[in-house]
Amino acid sequence: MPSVLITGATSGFGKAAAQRFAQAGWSLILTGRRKERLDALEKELAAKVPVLTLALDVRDSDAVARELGNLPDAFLPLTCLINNAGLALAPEPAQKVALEDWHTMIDTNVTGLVNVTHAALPLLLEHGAGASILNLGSVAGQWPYPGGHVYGATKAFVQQFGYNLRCDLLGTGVRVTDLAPGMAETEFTLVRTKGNQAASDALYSGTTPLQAEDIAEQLFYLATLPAHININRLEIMPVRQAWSPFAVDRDA
Ligand code: NDP
Ligand code: 8X3
Repeated sequence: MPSVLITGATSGFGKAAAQRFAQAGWSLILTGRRKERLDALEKELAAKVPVLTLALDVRDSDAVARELGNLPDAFLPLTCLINNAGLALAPEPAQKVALEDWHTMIDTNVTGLVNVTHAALPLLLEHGAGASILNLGSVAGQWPYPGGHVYGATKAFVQQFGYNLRCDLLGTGVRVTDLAPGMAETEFTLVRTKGNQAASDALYSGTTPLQAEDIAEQLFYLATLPAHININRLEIMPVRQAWSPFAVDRDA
């Protein structure tokens, strides 16, 4: 039975991915900080497939190494790692942002992702051909926009880390993909605005954003491609989202 480790399974893409992979009979290792949400997901899915939940913060390298170094044999070797846990903070201009918010994004989206990847690599290598690392990047990693500052930079790291991993993993059969979505309706904006439900609702209203299930479907597609195919980067936007012209500062 194939197995998938999903970070950030308590909400949004990660939760939808857990449901999608369970539907196809995969064993699930689900992580996130909010234990009560992990418990609820386990209750929902454990009748269908084996589920292991690990309440952990991806920033805690010791906890990540300890938990992933002690996975039960029934979940090994690992077929797929979905590095999904992440967040944006502070949509304001860079010059108005608290340094702590920048650190939190780097610690989670960069250091956390690296912590989990380092601990999971031996488990994926044991699987070999057909195993995948699916990293949640973002359009923000490729395209600059106001208020993107450190968030976009962390996602650029995710892209380049994945490309470099591919070089080192050549010959092992382990694949790496940067899945880079555009605007998707999850708790992402609620987190980014530190709980401003009205701002979150306003961003997604009057248009047709991606939904968590759309991204879960892409994750499942990537994880089940024939073993000889590696999609390096997959960028997905809603049809109703596109780029704007360059901004120009003019004399008043
Ligand atoms: P959500 O806020 O809905 O989910 C984020 C998940 O990450 C939660 O399960 C949360 O779990 C987990 N998480 C956050 N910080 C930590 C941490 N320190 N340790 C462990 N888990 C953590 O957002 P999305 O589903 O939208 O986002 C998922 C990923 O997709 C992120 O990496 C995001 O940057 C990326 N993305 C999102 C887009 C969007 O428009 N929604 C577009 C492009 C990329 P908990 O709080 O329980 O720990
Ligand atoms: C977040 C997607 O469109 O808000 O990663 O930059 S977007």
